[in-house]
Amino acid sequence: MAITKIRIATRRSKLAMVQTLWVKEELERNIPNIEVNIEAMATQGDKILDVALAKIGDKGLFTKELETQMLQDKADIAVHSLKDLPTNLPDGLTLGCITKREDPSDALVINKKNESYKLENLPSGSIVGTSSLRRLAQLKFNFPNLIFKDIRGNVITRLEKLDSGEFDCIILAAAGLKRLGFESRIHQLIPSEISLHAVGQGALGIECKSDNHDVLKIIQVLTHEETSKRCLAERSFLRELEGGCQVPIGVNSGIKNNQIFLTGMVASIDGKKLIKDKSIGPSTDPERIGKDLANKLKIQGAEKILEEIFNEYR
Ligand code: DPM
Repeated sequence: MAITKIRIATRRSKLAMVQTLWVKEELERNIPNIEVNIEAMATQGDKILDVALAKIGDKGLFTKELETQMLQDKADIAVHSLKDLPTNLPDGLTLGCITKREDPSDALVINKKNESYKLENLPSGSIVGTSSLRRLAQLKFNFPNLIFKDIRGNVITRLEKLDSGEFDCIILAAAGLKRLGFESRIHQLIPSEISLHAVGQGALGIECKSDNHDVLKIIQVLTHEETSKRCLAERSFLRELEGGCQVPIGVNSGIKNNQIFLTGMVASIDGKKLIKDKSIGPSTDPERIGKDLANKLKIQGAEKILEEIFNEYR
């Protein structure tokens, strides 16, 4: 039998490599006679480490170089953290598959000296490290007594910065910590009532060329139906609000009895304004639920909040 060859483009970070190796193993486990090769590279987002993420724009910061590889036929698929993949993809490329989601929550990781505290009772003036406008806005809204400081670098670098005493605590995605084997560093899972997670958080997205039908078919073995529906609703919500990946927009979703439940919020960066609402609808039409929710928030003033942010950061 002929050998099927798949070339994967990925970022070089430890987390990206763990995720890509998982995809490789799953493909090898499910598809007979497959040969999977990985090409790892740095993206713009990996290179610019000294500037706050929010200030260097968002359009495909972690994905563009991988997409170029596919468009130039040097790779067949790209494996992304779904939350880093813009909602509008370049012409000729498609989101071919969404994998089973890890816990999508954010996690509080704490410096040893603060071990007796939870987010709710951290002393006033405690320094929280995050570069996510979404985390910043929601935590400021709930805990205006805390101080927030930018933190960059990959997950391991951030843990080192925390341990060195630069911060009292930092916020990271539980999914990334788990995949990297740092589950024991999760001090507290942040409840969705306090902070909604990012669109697509915890899931992987596999991108490929829209006309590559063979590859599209092969990667379906990695599709997780429930995650896909939830994430398509979340992505439709974000797309409708025209938010990039670096905006204070958060979601929470679930499926029960073939109904998708979607909660979404938009907040101002100072944490003073926060609009939140919910939509429910049949899981056969995730896109509509996302749009519906976005429109509900728009009516309540979401566009004005987002416009102010764009004016400040662009
Ligand atoms: C995006 C954000 C962050 C990443 C913004 C957000 C966090 C940035 C920061 C879109 N991508 O979440 O509001 O904290 O400075 C990223 C992580 C993962 C994928 C790391 C993390 C792992 C989790 C996953 C960076 N991208 O959020 O702790 O696969 O969902």
